[in-house]
Amino acid sequence: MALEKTFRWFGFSDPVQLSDLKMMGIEGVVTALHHIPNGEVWPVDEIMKVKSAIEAQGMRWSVVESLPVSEGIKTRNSDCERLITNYKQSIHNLGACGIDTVCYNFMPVLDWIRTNLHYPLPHGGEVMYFDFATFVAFDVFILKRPHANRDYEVAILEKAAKIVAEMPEEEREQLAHNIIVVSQGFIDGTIDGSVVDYKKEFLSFLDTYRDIDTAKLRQHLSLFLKEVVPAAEDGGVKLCIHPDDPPFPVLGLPRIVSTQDDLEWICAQVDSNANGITFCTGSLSVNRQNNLEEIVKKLGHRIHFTHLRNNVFFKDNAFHEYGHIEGDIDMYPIVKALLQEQIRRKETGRNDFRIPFRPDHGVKMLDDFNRSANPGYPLIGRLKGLAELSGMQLAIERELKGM
Ligand code: DNO
Repeated sequence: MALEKTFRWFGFSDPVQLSDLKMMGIEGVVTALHHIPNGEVWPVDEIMKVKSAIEAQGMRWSVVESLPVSEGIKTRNSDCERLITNYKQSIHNLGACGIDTVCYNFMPVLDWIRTNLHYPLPHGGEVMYFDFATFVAFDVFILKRPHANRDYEVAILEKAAKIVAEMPEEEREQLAHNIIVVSQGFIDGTIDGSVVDYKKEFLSFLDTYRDIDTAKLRQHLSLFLKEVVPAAEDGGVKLCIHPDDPPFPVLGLPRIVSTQDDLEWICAQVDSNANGITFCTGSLSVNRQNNLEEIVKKLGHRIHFTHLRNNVFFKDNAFHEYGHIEGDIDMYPIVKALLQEQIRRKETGRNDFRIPFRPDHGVKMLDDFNRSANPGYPLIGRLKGLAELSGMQLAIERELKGM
């Protein structure tokens, strides 16, 4: 059996309708209650409105992406207890409504980062780019984070200085705005763009981590898991943590969900199926030491959700996204390992043997240029990825059956 075909949908204001997803052969929808402010409880009636709309089209609400973990939980500030209580209540409400998979992340302040949201490909399509030197230019020379230069080597600082010197003022502002606001606002992160001096606001969020190093952040994640996983178990919900994107420390902040070791450590904090992983190929692959096939083989039993996406890699940790089965990641052994994991689960009698996957991000192409979409989420590019990944699965399934 193929992985469950899912697609991210941003709610009723998404220009892509649920009926469109149905027409595309989607089985499950990945969405969130984007209108509920970060940190507040998701009420049952609001959950049910979305769930009923999805089910009216013959699909199911497969995965919540994301139930945001507020900054107060990651830093364990004075509001932490209230935020955890709310988080548990939201999990409880989701479980009561029959929604059983919840994706979240534990990245401080910023979720994913790209330095160019519109990188043109030679064929006319567009993808998103992360250029490390440009990111350093943002950090050191545009944001002017105190002592940021201490975090980088001279060679990269020189490159960054050159980049910023050649960058017109409005492009500098655009870069900062893209990193802090445009790519974060739509995923219910910390900064929603409502504050005019967003750079100052951002710097003050970074400052809340001044005493939090890797060990401390790990301790906070461990406490969070010990508090919420039992609530998830009670409600019949499986949590699945999304890896850091990109998977290395940025802006002087610790990142603790970047490697296979990190994932193993997380799974060991609470030994429960409710403490799981979102396996995101695009994010994990950027650390070239990560062996994605091995991660599936080792931790597959805890993978509750997958994001399949590809990248092209360059030196200095730079990369751009690409078509789902093109690029530098060999998707075949990874998809095969996921399908084998499903077979293994079925054989051991697990009810949750089917793993939802979504074609993550996509190349902006064709009619995508006429339709507004959140960065990374063009319809046609993702549909192309869905088709390619579905075809690949069909072929692998035949191979596994010896047909
Ligand atoms: C970006 C997404 C991330 C992801 C969260 C999950 O496109 O992959 O924002 O949804 O990190 O919590």
